[in-house]
Amino acid sequence: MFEQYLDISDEVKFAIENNQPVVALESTIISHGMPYPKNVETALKVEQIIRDLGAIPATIAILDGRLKVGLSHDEIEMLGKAGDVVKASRRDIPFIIAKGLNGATTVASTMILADLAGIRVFATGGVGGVHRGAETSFDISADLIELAQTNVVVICAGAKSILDIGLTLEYLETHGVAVVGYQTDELPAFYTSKSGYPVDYRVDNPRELALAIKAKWALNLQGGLLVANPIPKEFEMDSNVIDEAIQEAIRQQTALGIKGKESTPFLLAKVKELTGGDSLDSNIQLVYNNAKVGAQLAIELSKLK
Ligand code: PSU
Ligand code: MN
Repeated sequence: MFEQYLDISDEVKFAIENNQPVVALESTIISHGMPYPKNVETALKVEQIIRDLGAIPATIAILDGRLKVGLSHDEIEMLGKAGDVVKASRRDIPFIIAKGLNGATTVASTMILADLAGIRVFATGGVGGVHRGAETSFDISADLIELAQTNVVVICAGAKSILDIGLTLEYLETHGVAVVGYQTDELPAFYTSKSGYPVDYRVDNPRELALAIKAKWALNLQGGLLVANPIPKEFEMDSNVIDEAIQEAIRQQTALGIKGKESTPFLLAKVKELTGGDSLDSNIQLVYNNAKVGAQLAIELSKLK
């Protein structure tokens, strides 16, 4: 009886019921991932990119304890401005409902809400993963477990090296999650198109990807896929600059003893601070690029239905 907690916008509901392509979008990237007002501008532009390609965007969050699929522009603006939005992953959802709070959904919780609504494609910037030093901190994002069990495809720009990329890939392999390179053989590293790690499979067009997804779910192989779409060349950062910033951010995190759910937002904000505005500009561009692939994939999937 999850319906009692869920509000789907009229536009998104109509699209889902009529097998029109829909792309889910998360809200932690708005509230915790980028500063105001760039966060709101980006979120609105991402929606527009998806519309221009012929799909329907569904930005997802929890507002006043209601699970929302398909936010209005005013709601996006509110989330981007408000200082008191809770970063909401899987474990947080029931309590944000019970307390009537506002929650920004992470990759994990956006997948959960998209799945409840019947949306199968979700585009974002970066996903959580196995953090560096996880062998002692145990800091492994709930996003990875979600990918293993919830039937939503996540399009990202690869793994940031605030994470241990090698361990993140091992973890996904163990949990049966394929990492797919979109027009690339190498896993991109978010701000740059190269990480040094190969992907499990390369696909070169949305149709190939849609066929694999259709087969996966037809075979009842539960869980999502992680599609890694490289940042466009012209927006890539210098890998030395970004690596140094990440190392410094991790040093400061360790010195301050920052742990748990604060860890990723702290590292993201620090890297941004240490690289000036450059990393933010790259971040915005790679999200646009992922929205594009998300829309194309959603369109292919709706044709195969
Ligand atoms: N990585 C990014 N940008 C982000 C996030 C991660 O490059 O905005 C956000 C996403 O919402 C992701 C969450 O789901 O952080 C992961 O947090 P944690 O590591 O605490 O699970
Ligand atoms: Mn964590």
